[in-house]
Order: sequence, then C-alpha cells, then structure tokens
Amino acid sequence: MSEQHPHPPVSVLGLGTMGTALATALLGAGHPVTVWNRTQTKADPVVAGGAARAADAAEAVRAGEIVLTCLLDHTSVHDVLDAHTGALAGRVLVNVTNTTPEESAELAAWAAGHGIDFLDGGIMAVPPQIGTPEAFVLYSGSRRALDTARTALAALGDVRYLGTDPGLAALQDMALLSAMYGMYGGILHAFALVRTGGVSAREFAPVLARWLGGASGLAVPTAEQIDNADYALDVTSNVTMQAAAYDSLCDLARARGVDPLLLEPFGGLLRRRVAEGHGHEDATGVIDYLTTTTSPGEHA
Ligand code: FVH
Repeated sequence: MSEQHPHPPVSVLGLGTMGTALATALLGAGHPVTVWNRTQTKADPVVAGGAARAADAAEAVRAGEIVLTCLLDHTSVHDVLDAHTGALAGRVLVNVTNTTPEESAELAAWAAGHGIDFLDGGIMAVPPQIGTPEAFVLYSGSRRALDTARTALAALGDVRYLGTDPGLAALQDMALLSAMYGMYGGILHAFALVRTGGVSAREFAPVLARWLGGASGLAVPTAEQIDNADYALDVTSNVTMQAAAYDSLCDLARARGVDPLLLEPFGGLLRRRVAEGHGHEDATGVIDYLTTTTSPGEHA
C-alpha cells in the first residue's frame, strides 16, 4: 500500500440513500472517491459531483486505499465482497452497513483470514445529517484501520472509537436504535391522544420536543442506579406513584378510543415491581425483568 496521503482515495460500495450521502461528504472533504452500486444509475448524482464510476465492484475495490461498504444488510456485504478478497487484502475495509455484533465479529474474522484490515461502523445519523456536526459514527475493530481511515471518516461525522472488539459498535448502535424506536412509539401514541382533543400534530410538536429533550436526561441518573445496583438511589418518583399514574395514561387512551398497545407492557412491569415490594424504588428496577445479565460483559 502507498504512503499515507492526506486525502487517501476512498471507494464507496453501495449508493442507497446513506451511501450517496457518505460519498458526497467524502468528495466535499477533498478525497478522490470511486463509487459502485448494483443498480448503476444510482451512481449518476455522485459521478456528476466528481466521483469516478467503477464498472464493477472489483474495480471499485482496487481504486480505494479505504473501501467503505454501505449496503442493505450483512448478507449483501458478503454478496458484494466475497469474490474480491484478493483485491481487498492489504486495504482498509470499513463496513457501516447495519449489522448485529455477531455479524460484525463474523465479518472481522473473515477479513482477518484474508489479510484485510477491518473496522466496523454504526452510523448514528440520517443521510441529511452526514457531514454536519449532528452526525456521529461509532467504530470498533482494528485500531490501525481507524488510524489510516480517521481523516476520511471525520468527513462523515464525529468519529467515536469504542475499542478493538469488532462487535462493540454494532451493539451500541442497536441499543441506541432500540431506545429511539421506544421513544418513537411514545411519540406516535402522544400524537394520537392529543388528536382526540382536536390538537393538531403540528401544534403539539414543539412542546413534545421540549419535553423529550428534558426527559432524555433521565439516562444519567438511571445509569447510576443500574451500575450501583441500587434502584432506591436518589429516588424522586417512586414506582408506586408511577404505576398509578401509568394506569391513568392507559385508561385515558382507552376512554378516548386510542389503543394503548404500545404502552401497556411497561405498565404491567411497573405494577409487578410494586407487587414484589419495590414500590419505594425508582422504575429502573424493571431492567431486571428484561435480562438475567447483571454485569457489564456478561452475555446471557
Ligand atoms: N438511511 C438511514 O436513515 C439509516 C441511518 C443509519 C444507517 N443505516 C444503514 O445504512 C445502510 C444503508 O442504508 P440506506 O438508507 O442507504 O439503504 P437503501 O437506500 O435501501 O440502500 C441499500 C443499498 O444496498 C444495496 N444492496 C442491497 N442488497 C444488495 C445485494 N445483494 N448486492 C448488492 N447491493 C445490494 C442497494 O443496491 P441497489 O438496490 O440500489 O442495487 C443499495 O445500494 C443500511 O444497513 C441501514 O440500516 C441507514
């Protein structure tokens, strides 16, 4: 491989909505970018923006010191790369396709077996945020791959390296997405509820966003209670009170013809905490009904 260039050439394989945003950001940062997509016409906008079009995946791999894959899923990554291990050997492969930690570990072992320097990534942004201060990307895997690719990766969003275990980025990515979808379910329920009172979504959105911004701060004291294994630590809203209030939320929804199916499971767990003698604690203890894993690193 050549001496490190301040703007090493990057190849982007996969030009869906996200891959297109990544290639565009890399071009904007001054990197020579070569692109390939299964459906070739999707490359047209980035080629018009200055990227080189590869005739096939093999040509794209050969053009990049850093090869960035942004495909649909784990299977599609192997579909695209398996025939090109010879060309990939000695290069840095960064896979930002959404995968499970186990899939990332499999890909890391596959890469190691073929002499490919592998870094796994989890993009915590939507395509329009790429290249803006709002975007951050989690990475794990080869430290050397990170060092080689860091400048290019910085063009996509804040680089957050989690360590050499290749599955770490995927694990935290999926945890963050799980939290987001839980919140999104709550958002849709809230809109459905206010709609029964004639309040439009547009009217309600600013107060909802303000409320959720504040509520996100719950993560920090909740983490303290979990890591101290003390759900009674600094309680400001005990479970007995929360379970009663929560029942009211579900009762109101039913009375208004809104199905509380997204809310009900959590209410059941709050009532169970009270019934089992934890009414004085915070709601954090519900975590014990979700998993038998109690220590970091323990995988049930
Ligand atoms: N878009 C988002 O909001 C999220 C943000 C966080 C990260 N995700 C993950 O990024 C991966 C790509 O997402 P995307 O939004 O670009 O997805 P699509 O626009 O649907 O593009 C999918 C690309 O994958 C290609 N592809 C699929 N299967 C194959 C295959 N077997 N062989 C070769 N290429 C394949 C597809 O090609 P084509 O259909 O255009 O020919 C697209 O390039 C994803 O993991 C998200 O979870 C995005």
